[in-house]
Amino acid sequence: MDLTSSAGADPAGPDPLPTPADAVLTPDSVRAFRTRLKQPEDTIDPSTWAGSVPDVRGTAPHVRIGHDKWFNLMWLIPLGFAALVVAIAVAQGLREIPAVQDFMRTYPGTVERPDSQQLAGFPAWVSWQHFLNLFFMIFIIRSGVQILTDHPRLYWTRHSTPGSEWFRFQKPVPDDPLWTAKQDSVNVPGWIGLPGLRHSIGLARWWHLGVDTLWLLNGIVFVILLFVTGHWTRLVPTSWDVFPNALSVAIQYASLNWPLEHGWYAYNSLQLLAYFITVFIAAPLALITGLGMSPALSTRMRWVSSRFSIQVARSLHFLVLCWFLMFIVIHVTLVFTTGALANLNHMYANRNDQTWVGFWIFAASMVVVIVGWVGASPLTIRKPRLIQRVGFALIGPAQRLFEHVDARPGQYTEKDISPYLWHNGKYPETDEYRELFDNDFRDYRLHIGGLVESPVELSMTEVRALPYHEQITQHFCIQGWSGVAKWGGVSMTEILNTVQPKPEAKWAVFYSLGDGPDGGLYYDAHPLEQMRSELAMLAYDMNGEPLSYGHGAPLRLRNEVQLGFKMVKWIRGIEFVADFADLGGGYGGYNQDHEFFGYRQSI
Ligand SMILES: Nc1nc2c(c(=O)[nH]1)N[C@H]1C(S)=C(S)[C@@H](COP(=O)(O)O)O[C@H]1N2
Ligand SMILES: [Mo]
Repeated sequence: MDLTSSAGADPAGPDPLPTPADAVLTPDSVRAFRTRLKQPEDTIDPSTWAGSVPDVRGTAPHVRIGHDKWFNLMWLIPLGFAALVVAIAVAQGLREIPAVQDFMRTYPGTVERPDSQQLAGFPAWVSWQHFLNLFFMIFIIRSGVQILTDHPRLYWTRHSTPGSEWFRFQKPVPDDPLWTAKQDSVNVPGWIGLPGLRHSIGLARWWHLGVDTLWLLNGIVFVILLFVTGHWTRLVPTSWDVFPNALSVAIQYASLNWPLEHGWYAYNSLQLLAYFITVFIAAPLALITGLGMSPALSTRMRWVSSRFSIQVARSLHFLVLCWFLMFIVIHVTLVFTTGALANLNHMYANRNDQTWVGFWIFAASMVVVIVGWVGASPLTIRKPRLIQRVGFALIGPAQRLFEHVDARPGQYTEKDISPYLWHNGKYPETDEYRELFDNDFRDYRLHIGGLVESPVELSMTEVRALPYHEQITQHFCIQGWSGVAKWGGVSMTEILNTVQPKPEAKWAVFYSLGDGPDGGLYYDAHPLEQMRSELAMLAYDMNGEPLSYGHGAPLRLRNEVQLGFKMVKWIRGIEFVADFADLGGGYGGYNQDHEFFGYRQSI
């Protein structure tokens, strides 16, 4: 058989289908699938991780220029160095010009405010929040880089069409019609990435989202205290003079004849602008663009997401990272080159002198940083369940808050349909599947049971006889790609009406005909309240054609407030349960059991 072509029988086919052998239908018949789930492990062996995925490294980062020219960003190192040399020469030349000298006398670099002297010094909360901020940022940035490596391409449209990305650190997408996003993922060394394993996005996300909540809380407290204590005037420009002064400072730095520092009571204008942008623009933008990648929020906030797609959010989120990295490098360099002892005394010891006190407090804090940095990846690999649990405790409440179901079908139109929808996951390769496929799924039966009044086994003909439902929706893969497709099939409401879940049923568990990468059936549990949404359906058509092998023939799930990994493809059965604790590993799905994802992932 050619598995790359579309599958599925003519819905109105004349063939009389054999009625199912008189199997005894009991609510428990789907329970048998449970025995085919694989128990997960609670530690990670990097050599067998994610189905023994080899540790592939990315390429140098490239930016697309024009249609298909790619610029290797490594060139920025020599180019940047050359630009620096030119800038120094130009700035030194400028400072010889009398008009420039006049300008710099008028705008020496620092705008003093009336309250500058009164607000001199740094309260202890600033020192603490500065430290916590930098400590949290380490884990956020490292896990963020890890997440990026899981789909090493950035786009400006929601379509994620290969070749249309503006940035990549991976080769062009190969000419393989079944190439998956997982095959496309790369890795970075464990001291950069967190946890530094290829396709470890589940764990990286717990770090990223979990520490993010702490970072945000720290930031909110910081901003509140800034305004309560009046210290905000140190970080917010209050006069347009900040711009000419910043230019003056830039010339002074570039000419290597640096400005006098008055950091104890006032920052120079360039510094002020950099801090202002970081605290009041970059940090909120990081949050907004982060949330912009969430399926639950995007389907709720249609007016925003129709203009700024998840890919715009992801690209901007990356550019915010670039800002932070640039800021950190320049900030740290200047702290150490513009009077290190005095600067460290300001921030770490609240004193304005040249003693070593601040340095030693800083050094002690760096021990904590180094321990955290060195320990984070090994801890994650040894205790992944701990990371999963703590991460869920930190971000879980927000995730549940965002997953309210109010999305209406037909959110996108035919013209929004993506020309290319990435494939993902592990394809079913069993003889069982092959025979079903070769026979156009005539022998296929969808088993539905568990906590229901009327368990059923449905042939594809019977599934197709149920009222037809169609929706054009956007798919969000946890790895970062997205795409819009039209899905045709049967609404889950129809299925619920047919089988009538009992009141105790709280979850619908979908079992696949395919195995997951570590063996055992792929499965996933969905909250029943989401299965009642208008946008929950079993699809057998995609973009007006029978669902293909790659996209999940004969049936796949759509639940538009969740990420792609929860949309089980090649469905064999559905079991309604009160609780998923005794299914598989008990974490609510294959990726939750084996790759430490979360069972509700609406962000
Ligand atoms: N049975 C099964 N279903 C699966 C997977 C899988 O590995 N096995 N992968 C999931 C993931 S991670 C994604 S993003 C979507 C991809 O669907 P697509 O290939 O149709 O785009 O399928 C999901 N369903
Ligand atoms: Mo995915």
